[in-house]
Amino acid sequence: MRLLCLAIVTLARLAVATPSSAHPQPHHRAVSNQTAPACRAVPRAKGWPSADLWAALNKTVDGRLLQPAPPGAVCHPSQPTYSSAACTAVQANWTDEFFHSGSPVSVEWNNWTNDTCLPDPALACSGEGYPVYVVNATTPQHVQAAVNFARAHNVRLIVKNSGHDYVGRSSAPYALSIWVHYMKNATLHPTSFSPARCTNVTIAGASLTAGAGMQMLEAYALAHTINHTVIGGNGRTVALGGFITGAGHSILAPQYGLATDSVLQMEIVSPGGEILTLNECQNTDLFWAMRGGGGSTFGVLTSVTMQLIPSPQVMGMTFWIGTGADNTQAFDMLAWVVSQFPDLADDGISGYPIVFNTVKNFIDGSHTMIKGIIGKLIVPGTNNASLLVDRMQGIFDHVNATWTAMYGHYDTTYYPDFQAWYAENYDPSPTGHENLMSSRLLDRPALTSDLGALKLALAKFSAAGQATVYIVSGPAVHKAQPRGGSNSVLPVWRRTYVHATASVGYEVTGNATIQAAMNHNAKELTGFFSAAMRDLAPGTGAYMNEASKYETDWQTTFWGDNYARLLAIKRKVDPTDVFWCTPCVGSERWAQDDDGSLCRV
Ligand SMILES: Cc1cc2nc3c(=O)[nH]c(=O)nc-3n(C[C@H](O)[C@H](O)[C@H](O)COP(=O)(O)OP(=O)(O)OC[C@H]3O[C@@H](n4cnc5c(N)ncnc54)[C@H](O)[C@@H]3O)c2cc1C
Ligand SMILES: *[C@@H]1O[C@H](CO)[C@@H](O)[C@H](O)[C@H]1NC(C)=O
Ligand SMILES: *[C@@H]1O[C@H](CO)[C@@H](O)[C@H](O)[C@H]1NC(C)=O
Ligand SMILES: *[C@@H]1O[C@H](CO)[C@@H](O)[C@H](O)[C@H]1NC(C)=O
Ligand SMILES: *[C@@H]1O[C@H](CO)[C@@H](O)[C@H](O)[C@H]1NC(C)=O
Ligand SMILES: *[C@@H]1O[C@H](CO)[C@@H](O)[C@H](O)[C@H]1NC(C)=O
Ligand SMILES: *[C@@H]1O[C@H](CO)[C@@H](O)[C@H](O)[C@H]1NC(C)=O
Ligand SMILES: *[C@@H]1O[C@H](CO)[C@@H](O)[C@H](O)[C@H]1NC(C)=O
Ligand SMILES: *[C@@H]1O[C@H](CO)[C@@H](O)[C@H](O)[C@H]1NC(C)=O
Ligand SMILES: *[C@@H]1O[C@H](CO)[C@@H](O)[C@H](O)[C@H]1NC(C)=O
Ligand SMILES: *[C@@H]1O[C@H](CO)[C@@H](O)[C@H](O)[C@H]1NC(C)=O
Ligand SMILES: *[C@@H]1O[C@H](CO)[C@@H](O)[C@H](O)[C@H]1NC(C)=O
Ligand SMILES: CC(=O)N[C@H]1CO[C@H](CO)[C@@H](O)[C@@H]1O
Repeated sequence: MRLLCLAIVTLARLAVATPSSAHPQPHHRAVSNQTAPACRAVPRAKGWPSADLWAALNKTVDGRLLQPAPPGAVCHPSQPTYSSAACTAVQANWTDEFFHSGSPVSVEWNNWTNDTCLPDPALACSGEGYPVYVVNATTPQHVQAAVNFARAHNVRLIVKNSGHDYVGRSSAPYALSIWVHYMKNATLHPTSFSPARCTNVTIAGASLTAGAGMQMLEAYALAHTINHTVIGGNGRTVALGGFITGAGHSILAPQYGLATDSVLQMEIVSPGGEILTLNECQNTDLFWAMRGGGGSTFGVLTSVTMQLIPSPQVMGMTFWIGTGADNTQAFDMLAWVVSQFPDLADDGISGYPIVFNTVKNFIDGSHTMIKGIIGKLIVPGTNNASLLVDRMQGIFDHVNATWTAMYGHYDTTYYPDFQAWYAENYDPSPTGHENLMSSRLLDRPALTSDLGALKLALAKFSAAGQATVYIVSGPAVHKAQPRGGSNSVLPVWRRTYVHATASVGYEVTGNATIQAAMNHNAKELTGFFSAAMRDLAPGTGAYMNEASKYETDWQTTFWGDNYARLLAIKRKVDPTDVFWCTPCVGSERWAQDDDGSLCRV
């Protein structure tokens, strides 16, 4: 979600290969229940399914079982797939989101494969951070076969869609992965929709039933064919699976609700291997849990039906306010500007502002350093610029009247529909580097009651160079009426105005000692960011899809008072933890060891 990628923990890259670690031996831990293995199976050890069993699975999934080499292996002469031409292409594509989403195993942020095979011959390649087998699923039956196989044979199971995940849930060692990327077929319902076995219910308006692998740009384009839009995210390749199960914020959310609030029905494969339809009339607990409880926890989403909205015309604005980095009033100004966001949202304005803290002047490209804020705002449903202009001019006037040497500019542009806005303003962030995130949801008290505290928090939170202060929640999220009465998103969303995120990007070296120190520093810095925002808004929480994997008290931070019910549902539908990821509901009974194996704690 970042406009710039700032490598802030930079050390010289060293051309030293690390030896690949030996395969772990099976664990023989004392467990009270002798029939339940202490760890998931690992390849080439006792308990790993035989080649015949894998071949049988392959037959069940119509020959769609893959054993992919890590994509970076083409750059390593020691690897069977080595090819210098292919290496050049992979290197050229490594920062491209389409490359990673189109790979059966690659993910966007290197750290989640433990850097075990980057496309750099100077680094080691073992591929041990990647799953062993992948089912390239296109039907619920393929998914079902994979779930049943993993459950029956004690194999670690993961789900990969686009591989965007910021908390590393879509890659794992020694795993069978269900790759749902090609589950994209879709049906538009232009006038109304009746949830299955809900004959008393007809939901008016257009909706879209789409496979869970459908990506944002595809969903927007399809809805646009009937002059509608999904309530979608800003990235192009983010897929419905992780987005919808995690909540799904949108620049349209303040006016229309969260993406998951728009869900009318889901189809899943449960941990028990059943293909289930979830809606307000059947499987209501799972319907509630799958709308906010997180990916790869309660089952595999195979398709989802979302209410569409008539594509609104959009009045858009870009703005920036900046000042010299040495201006001691910079964060007074920034805190005040951000404190205006709840009022903006209540008036129908939403957007993607980003705070900059001591960066090279991106406005005139000079080498001076500045602090400031830059962003895109919209008002959907109008061709009248006056609301945006009046509000921004009021902000500019106050800023100039209150502090010295503040510069600014804004422009408005009219778009006849949301698709026209998105085509120019989607998130183009590059990928393919080490990246950790921190998130906090900010309500009106956090944003307005103590500007001194807000100033301090923003200054710390943006210390890596930038922080988002996205206005992606507001009135329609606050009074949303999800089907069935409620869903399981963190309740704090219902009073949030701003989603704040900070990212820590860093380098990969070939030196294990240095890398361990950099991993450690990155974790520490992420923890510092999270703590700064927790101090500002101790009673709120974080958006699990764009947060730190190492968030403290993650159950409450990501799910609040919904956690107890989510946990009860998880225990009921998945008593043996067929689905496991962290930080995910019910993951407390297992941990990944340093050698990558997954064992009971
Ligand atoms: C450039 C960029 C822009 C973004 N913009 C937004 C935004 O505007 N709004 C927003 O809310 N978020 C945004 N995100 C965050 C995004 O919502 C998360 O990264 C999300 O987890 C991606 O889901 P995915 O399925 O595409 O990715 P994956 O990494 O493939 O999956 C993410 C998680 O969901 C699980 N999962 C995926 N598919 C399924 C399925 N079918 N059934 C069960 N579990 C599944 C995976 O196992 C994993 O746990 C953005 C991320 C990036 C990188
Ligand atoms: C032991 O584990 C097995 C498989 O996970 C389960 O079916 C069984 O109920 C467990 N027994 C006890 C006593 O916990
Ligand atoms: C699965 O079967 C197909 C078709 O027979 C074959 O091409 C593929 O290599 C098999 N996959 C594995 C992992 O053996
Ligand atoms: C890799 O990048 C090239 C251009 O640099 C592009 O033509 C090609 O399609 C990309 N391949 C993949 C798999 O993304
Ligand atoms: C996965 O399946 C899709 C759809 O059938 C196919 O187009 C694609 O080539 C497959 N990918 C791999 C790596 O086998
Ligand atoms: C996808 O295609 C399959 C097979 O043709 C069909 O059974 C299913 O209903 C389709 N799903 C959607 C969402 O259209
Ligand atoms: C429709 O009927 C189902 C059971 O048949 C019930 O659970 C549900 O609440 C009803 N919905 C409405 C809107 O009346
Ligand atoms: C699309 O809908 C908007 C209103 O929601 C309307 O203004 C516009 O004319 C429509 N466009 C087309 C091509 O029908
Ligand atoms: C735009 O909105 C403003 C204030 O809401 C109003 O005064 C003005 O008349 C509107 N302009 C047009 C062209 O409708
Ligand atoms: C402040 O006033 C100056 C001079 O009129 C102008 O150039 C600048 O853009 C203004 N800044 C803001 C934030 O309004
Ligand atoms: C790794 O870096 C450390 C610290 O700079 C250095 O002492 C050590 O010799 C390096 N290790 C290797 C194998 O080069
Ligand atoms: C990650 O890689 C490091 C260095 O190769 C290794 O020591 C560590 O065990 C790996 N971690 C996991 C979880 O596989
Ligand atoms: C900084 C960070 O989170 N590093 C992690 C990268 O992934 C490996 C393997 O999961 C972890 O061991 C590191 O802690």
